[in-house]
Amino acid sequence: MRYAVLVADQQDRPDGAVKERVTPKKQDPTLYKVVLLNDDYTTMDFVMHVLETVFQRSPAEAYRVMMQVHLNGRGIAGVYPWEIADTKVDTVASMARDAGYPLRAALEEG
Ligand code: TYC
Repeated sequence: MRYAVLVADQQDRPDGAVKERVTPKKQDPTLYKVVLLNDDYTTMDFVMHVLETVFQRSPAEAYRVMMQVHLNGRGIAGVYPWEIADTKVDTVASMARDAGYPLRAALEEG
């Protein structure tokens, strides 16, 4: 797991006061692909709904990505920093579970 870290510096000053500086560490810039996987049971409409609502794809893009997955077995739903990508994988799993479909998404580095 990766964490954003807060770093506190303390500097002693001649008057005895202590100045504290809090510097947010830069976010990890590594991007992760959220990959949708094909199956035989999830409806095309449900996959497009997921692509439009979870991955902010237009209806035309959602259709293109869905067909890519349907024909090739996998396709990229979106590319995000780790925390966001991981949450989207969980969201897909929970939407699919609630709807009774076996649709799955996975994370890929790079
Ligand atoms: N193969 C499914 C069907 O024929 C459609 C589908 C597309 C399912 C993409 C999953 O990630 C997926 N109903």
